[in-house]
Amino acid sequence: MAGTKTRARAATIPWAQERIAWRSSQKIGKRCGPDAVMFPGRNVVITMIANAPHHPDMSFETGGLTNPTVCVTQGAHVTLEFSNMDYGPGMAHGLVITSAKPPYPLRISRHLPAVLARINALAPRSNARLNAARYAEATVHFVAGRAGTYYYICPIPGHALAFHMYGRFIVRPLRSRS
Ligand SMILES: [Cu+2]
Repeated sequence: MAGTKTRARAATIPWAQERIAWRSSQKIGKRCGPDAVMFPGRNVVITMIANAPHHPDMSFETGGLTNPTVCVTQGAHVTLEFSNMDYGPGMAHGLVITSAKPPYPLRISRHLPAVLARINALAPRSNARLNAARYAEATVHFVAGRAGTYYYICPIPGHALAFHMYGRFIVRPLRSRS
């Protein structure tokens, strides 16, 4: 994870509105199948949201899908923008990309195998009303150097175990023809 930089900021209201509008668009990523989003190219920006409006509780969203399989190409320079749109006490969420397979224990280990990215926890949004709230966001940069199947998981205790708050993250080999 060398070179990973994490930066958190409280998002502005226009920013949040833009993200809400974005949730159903397909401008970022390309759907490949009913439950997968492909981010082709060498430089990709992936926006992941915890609990986007109108999606199930305790889930991740990207490309308008809930907990989709996310695909990138080996060698891709990935900018991962993650924000938490959930609301309520204890509704913090994080995002870790690891090669550890489900099922996950109650407490996610700090020492996971092959971690590509880690955002430990973002606070819930500041207000019950979506348009009046501020949102926590973090951005992580990493290189998807090794092809294989990874998983993005929420490291908050119980979220991956009890609520299946995770999805697959596939780094496709450079020479793959599929
Ligand atoms: Cu969570």
